[in-house]
Amino acid sequence: MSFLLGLFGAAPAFAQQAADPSPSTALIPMPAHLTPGRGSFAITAATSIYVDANSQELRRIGQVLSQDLQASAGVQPPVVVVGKSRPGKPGSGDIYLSLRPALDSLGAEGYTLSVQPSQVVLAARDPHGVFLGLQTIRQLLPPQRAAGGAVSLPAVEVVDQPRYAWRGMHLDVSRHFFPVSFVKQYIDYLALHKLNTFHWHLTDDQGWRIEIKKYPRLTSVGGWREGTLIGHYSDQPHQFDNLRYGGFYTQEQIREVVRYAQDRYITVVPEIEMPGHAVAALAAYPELSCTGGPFKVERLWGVFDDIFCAGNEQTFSFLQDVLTEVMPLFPGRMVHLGGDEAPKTRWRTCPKCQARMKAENLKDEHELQSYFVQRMEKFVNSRGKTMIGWDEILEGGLAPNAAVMSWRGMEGGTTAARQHHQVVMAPGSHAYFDHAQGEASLEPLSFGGFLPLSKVYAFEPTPTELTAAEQQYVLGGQANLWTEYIATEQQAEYMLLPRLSALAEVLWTPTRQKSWPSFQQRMQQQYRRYESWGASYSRSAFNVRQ
Ligand code: TNX
Repeated sequence: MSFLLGLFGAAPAFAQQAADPSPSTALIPMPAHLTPGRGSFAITAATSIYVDANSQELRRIGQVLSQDLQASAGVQPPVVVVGKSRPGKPGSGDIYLSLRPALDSLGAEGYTLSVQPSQVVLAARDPHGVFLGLQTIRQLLPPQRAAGGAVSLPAVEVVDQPRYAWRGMHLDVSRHFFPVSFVKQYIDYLALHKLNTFHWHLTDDQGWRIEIKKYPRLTSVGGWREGTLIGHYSDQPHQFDNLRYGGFYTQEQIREVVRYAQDRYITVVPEIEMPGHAVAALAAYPELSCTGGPFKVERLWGVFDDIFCAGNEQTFSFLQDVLTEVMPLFPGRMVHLGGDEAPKTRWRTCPKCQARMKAENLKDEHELQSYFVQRMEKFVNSRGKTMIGWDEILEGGLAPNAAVMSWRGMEGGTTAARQHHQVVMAPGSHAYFDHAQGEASLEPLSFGGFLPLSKVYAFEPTPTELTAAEQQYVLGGQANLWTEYIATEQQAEYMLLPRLSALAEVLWTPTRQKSWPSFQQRMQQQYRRYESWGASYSRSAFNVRQ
């Protein structure tokens, strides 16, 4: 199949039909249980959306569905509260959204969806499950509406719930800045894929992107750089444009994004990097470094020696002040404190750091990093939050309650799970969407590395070497989109899609339902959905042997 696709550049229509006689049930991610029915449910001007009484939230979700149907079927069914008007109950031809405590065994995110020719019933224990079921209904609708044609949903019975609790996607807005409008668009893509976590990488060497009222220079100075690296070929000297580049989000904008995500049942996890990847902050407040600077916001990519000084008390009060402003903006439980790629070069020669090590009886700079992280964790815990960090936080001893995000393979996560710490798997080998996804000569410049769609699909977040009890510490997985070489919204979408669709199935679908050939077939419909969203997705999967 992939060979044929390579020849034709896109799936020929006849192949699609032969391969999948009912493309309209081509759901991604594949539900836990799906039984195709007979016939279809027609959406007509007489259709109403009934919702149970006593749930404002269900009414809101009903409105979302009504608007969807306006867009895809040209009718906008009224949202009717059960019992509140006549007829008081949903009848033939209606859609019914219902909360049912009896569905408790499916958990907060599970749902059942029954599409019959006479009626549609979407039920869940919680509104969250109803919202996820709504994403399934969206996929049952045809991606492109035939002009004037009647729109119907294929009959189907679905009983569904996710495999993992943490289904995440990350976005780096430091290396390149993306406006609120795009961040919302990105969150929409996540929601359409039934993801529930958006990891927002807000600070790094090349730009500080979140307003902190107590330290205005973080954004007035740290939010801007003089020039950006153009291309990067190892056989050529670095070249920069010399344009001032940057941007940041006000706290009001952050709240707006968080609300937007909440409406889509997506938790936003902010990341404030420490002690490394801090040059933008040090450019604004050089007294927080070991040397005193001065520094410029970085325009090169990489790992830099100048990091927050662990010997300086001011560093800790500064970071606590920053987190005091950041944490209330994000209602979720987790705060990401980075922890990756912090060279110990400066700490090794810094008298204050060495004095701290002596006073605290720390045997090396790794233990000093652990001291740093543990101190920050205590503060985060004192405010009722849990800290998560990249797997380097294992070095020198893990903070007592910290969760670990494993990026240098799965080893860090495996070790952390054995120590009974919660883990999110995001291995560079399977989950780095900054890597190229097709034949190198046909792809835009990227970070290096090769991650075709099939390899994302093969991602297995739970290490089999863990015992069943240890496996429980694996919350789930996520993919990361680092943006060193991603300067535009269009390219960010290109790197995200279609790999996000494979990730969604990895994180949602039970292993027994996973099938690469079936996924490839269902993707034919998914590509049409991308088109209906106006997304600039990659067609590289057709150009590379999967
Ligand atoms: C490593 S992954 C980094 C990032 C880079 C990325 C490029 C991680 C925790 N740190 O700073 O952007 O590689 O792939």
